Amino acid sequence: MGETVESISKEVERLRREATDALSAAGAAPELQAVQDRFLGRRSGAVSGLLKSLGRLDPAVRRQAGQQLNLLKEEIERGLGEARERMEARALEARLTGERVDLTLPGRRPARGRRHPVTKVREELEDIFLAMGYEVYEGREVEDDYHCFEALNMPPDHPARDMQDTFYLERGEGLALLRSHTSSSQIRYMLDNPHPPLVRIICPGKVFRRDDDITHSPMFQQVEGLVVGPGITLGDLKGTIEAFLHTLFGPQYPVRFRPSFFPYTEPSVEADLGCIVCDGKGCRVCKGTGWVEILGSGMVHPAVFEAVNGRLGRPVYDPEEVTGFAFGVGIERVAMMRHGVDDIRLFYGSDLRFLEQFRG
Ligand code: 2U9
Repeated sequence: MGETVESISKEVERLRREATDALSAAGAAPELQAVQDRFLGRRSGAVSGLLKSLGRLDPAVRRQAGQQLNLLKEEIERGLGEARERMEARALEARLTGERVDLTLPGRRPARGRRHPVTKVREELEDIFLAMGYEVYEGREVEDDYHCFEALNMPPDHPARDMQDTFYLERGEGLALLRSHTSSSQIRYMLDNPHPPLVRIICPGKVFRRDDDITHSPMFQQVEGLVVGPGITLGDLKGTIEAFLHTLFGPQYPVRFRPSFFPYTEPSVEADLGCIVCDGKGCRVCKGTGWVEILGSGMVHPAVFEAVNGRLGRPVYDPEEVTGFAFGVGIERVAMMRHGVDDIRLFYGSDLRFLEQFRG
């Protein structure tokens, strides 16, 4: 084999210079990797190759050559490590000095939700009646035929049921339905609170009907009111409704009452408000009449009290002793008049461009 300790030392020295030059020339991570492969790569690294060939040397030469080569290998590894650390420190320094964080920039405002326009009107209506001493009673949305229709003087096959067709659900032994008006909650209140009247409640909430056009939605919201006690008259109804509408829209608008029909009230009256768009002069909204229909109401039909008494098993609401009035108002209708909205479906389309117009 002709290798001597001297010839190996010369070779080690040559490789050391080459490696030192290559390390100082390397400017980036891929170049350092190339240096590692060139000298220490397992397959074709120059130092690795020499270490592999040691086995062919005389034992005395092998020991000394091995020491020198291992020393060189460690030096190159250390050089590579130090060069990598320097490179990372430089990169960090560049980020710390180059990247500027402007602490004076205004913060990002989190998107804030707001109440739905129909919810706002609903709360406004609740506040008006709370101030008049009413209690708010919500009841339930899933009802049965008795509370929604029968107790309200609408026996099966009553034609008025057509106008309040709703959604039916199978439940156990019978059918459940989604309430078509919150009157069912007023019945429930009387049954669940069979204390001698005075009743003075409003029932706000969602109701459901088989309806869908620009003024009717399959789900809409109502506030209904019920007052029962000795000596309650149509005069009380008129005074209450007038006070309510004047608080809601302003005392400058006239209120008028027209006879109407509902199975659960007798007599029944609808209330109109002088058109708030044209001040009663006549426009598209009031169809030239100067008046817009705003709510329905009436004196509670004695048959309703009888139905409740029948269920209670005693005459708590004796029609000879007590009378009452009731009314119902569609909340979307009020919101539409207020804001000049001409399609009820806009309230439930979840289009933020529409909803974001209602601030506060
Ligand atoms: C009981 C007895 C009677 C509630 C009433 C109306 C008239 C009425 C409509 C207004 C617009 C419904 O939302 S709307 O479509 N409501 O016209 N509601 S009287 O009468 C009752 C309620 C409960 C125990």
